[in-house]
Amino acid sequence: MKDIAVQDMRTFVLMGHTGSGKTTLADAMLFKMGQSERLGSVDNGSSVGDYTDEEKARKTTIYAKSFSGTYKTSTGKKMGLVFCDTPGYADFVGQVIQASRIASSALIAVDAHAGVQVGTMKAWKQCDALELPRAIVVTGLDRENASFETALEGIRAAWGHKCVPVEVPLHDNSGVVDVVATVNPPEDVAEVLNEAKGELIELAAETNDSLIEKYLAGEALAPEDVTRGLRAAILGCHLVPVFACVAAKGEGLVELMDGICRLLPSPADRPMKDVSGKPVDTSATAPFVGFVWRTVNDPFIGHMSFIYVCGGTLKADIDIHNVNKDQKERIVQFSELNGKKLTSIDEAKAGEIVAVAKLKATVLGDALCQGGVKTTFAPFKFPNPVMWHAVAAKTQGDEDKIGTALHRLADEDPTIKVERHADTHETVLSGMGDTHLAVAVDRMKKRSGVDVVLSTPKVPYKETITGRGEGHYKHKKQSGGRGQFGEVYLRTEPLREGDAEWFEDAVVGGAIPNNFIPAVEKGVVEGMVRGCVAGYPVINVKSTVYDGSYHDVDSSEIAFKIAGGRAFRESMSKSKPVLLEPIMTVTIWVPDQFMGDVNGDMSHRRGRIVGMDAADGMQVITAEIPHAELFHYCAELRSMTGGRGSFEMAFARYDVVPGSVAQKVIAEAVKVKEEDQE
Ligand SMILES: Nc1nc2c(ncn2[C@@H]2O[C@H](COP(=O)(O)OP(=O)(O)OP(=O)(O)O)[C@@H](O)[C@H]2O)c(=O)[nH]1
Ligand SMILES: [Mg+2]
Repeated sequence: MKDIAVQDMRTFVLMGHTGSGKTTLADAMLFKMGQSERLGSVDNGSSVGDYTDEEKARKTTIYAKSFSGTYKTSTGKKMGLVFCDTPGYADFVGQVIQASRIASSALIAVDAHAGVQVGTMKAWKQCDALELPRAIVVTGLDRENASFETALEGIRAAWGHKCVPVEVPLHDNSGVVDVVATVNPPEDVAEVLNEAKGELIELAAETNDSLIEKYLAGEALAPEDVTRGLRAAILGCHLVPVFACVAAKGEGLVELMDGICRLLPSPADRPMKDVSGKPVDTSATAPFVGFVWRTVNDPFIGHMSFIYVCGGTLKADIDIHNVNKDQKERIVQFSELNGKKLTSIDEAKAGEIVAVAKLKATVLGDALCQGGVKTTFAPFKFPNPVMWHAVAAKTQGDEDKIGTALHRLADEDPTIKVERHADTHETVLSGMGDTHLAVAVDRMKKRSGVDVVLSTPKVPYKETITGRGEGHYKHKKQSGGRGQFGEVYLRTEPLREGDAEWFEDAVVGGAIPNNFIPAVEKGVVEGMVRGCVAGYPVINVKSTVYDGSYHDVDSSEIAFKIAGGRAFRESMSKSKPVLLEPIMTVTIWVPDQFMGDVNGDMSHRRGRIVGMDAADGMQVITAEIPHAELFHYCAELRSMTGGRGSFEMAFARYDVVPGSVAQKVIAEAVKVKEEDQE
């Protein structure tokens, strides 16, 4: 946007609960800005924003997308608007984390009928974490029984009196009136409007010593002073202006867009900070600094890096430096984005987002700089997965294809993880919920053309011992020619914490010659891979080989390896072996009324509550729960709480599987072994 100064740019992110009207608003703004010829609609699949097949099919946003264009305000000022639409559905939180990182402010949509919802609270929390200035837009005012006043009450109950309307809708939905500028408000909104006006002027005055003096002296503040004060209050997160808009009908739309231009910060007011907290110089003449906030492999637009220009000016046909990778990249050309529409441009300044194709080494979170600048940014932090599927190819021979396709998915979506579990021989796909994984699997099938089978992953059990024991094995074979001979006496005991020496040679007098000790060790390693309880790998066991015997002619490495393995197995089985399972620390957020159900459910999951707290109007339960009981928790918690509960988890430790559960696991292992032998 060549002719627009950085101060006249507004880069913001649309956030809020699913269905609160973000994409509808994005479409309406794009139409108003002349970026679309017709008003797009989520409902009939013509949305500029929700353009992918998976979004059209589900009528919901799945991927964060950026839009840009110019907008002429009612006072005739030309501004540059860049905004990202994000998904409200909890499964796609990763996209919100990415898009909110680069925004100078957030616009949070609240549906008037539904009020403040879980997704609204989450959006707010995310803004808090980033200290992101924000505004609220109340949507859906034309819905039956919707009331601006009720919505406002809910908003203020959640976040207090820093949320103040700057536009108030008329009760007949014929439009909105400006709070500060309106002198004689229509009667039906006079009360709300007058109260808000007083609050806004006071908040504006508080941002500046000379204004507060004037205000206290009862002098009227000049309109420019009020606007300047409001902008400062918003930038400092002391004020959250509340707008009202029925986007599809255009009611309040111009006022909202004017308000964004007039009140919200520009990228120069709130520059991105580098990893050390230093703000990037946003001026057009500064060296170019860009931040890769998203990468995609899109069937429409190919492999792309989306770069947010933090400062300086990006020009075409230049070499830039990827500071994170210390590598040169060449940018031949770049485009501005509006959904799937790419428009080639030759210059971009702070606040703009450009798409660049086929960068060699650049990945999400990288900094791209010019002029010897060495800026880098703090890495993104994404929540751990909460849902898992074991993925296998339906047809043998397709494994490689699936592997590649899965890795491509994980490349563009950092909340998707693909891991090959050596212990269980499974490929496990994990993500933020059932819908997230269903979308990912659909996308992968479509791209790679292979069919997959999904199943509940196997628990990566492990085995260890809780006592000491001894084992002995004499491997002796005499069948024709040369025989085989090796005898091993071995002791096992729990490996002390911090002790790295898990294998000790305590043989004296050459009972086993030194050159065969490594073979015994190999045998022990093999024994540890298989365990003795249910065939799982063994951890935290110390083995000491202390005696044995050999034969001058018949002893061999293989004989001692076999003897070492068998002696280990016998010793381990005499050392009170146990089965271990991964235990996770789980943090669960639920509204008050579901506490009983969620806590009650914990005992079925063998969970142990370790803490309870309240935050953001929710109860926060911390518990330790075996991973085996959590594979379906995401969907089950949602159904228990009408979609309002959510959780996060992290690996805590391995712990002993209780007897009754262990018996089932052992029985299952025996069954599988028998089937394998058939
Ligand atoms: N009556 C009415 N319907 C609206 C309004 N805004 C959006 N809708 C409808 O509400 C539904 C959801 O709107 P979207 O714009 O897709 O909501 P969203 O916030 O983008 O939802 P996610 O992408 O799932 O996060 C659609 O059917 C819209 O037509 C509004 O102001 N009034
Ligand atoms: Mg949407």
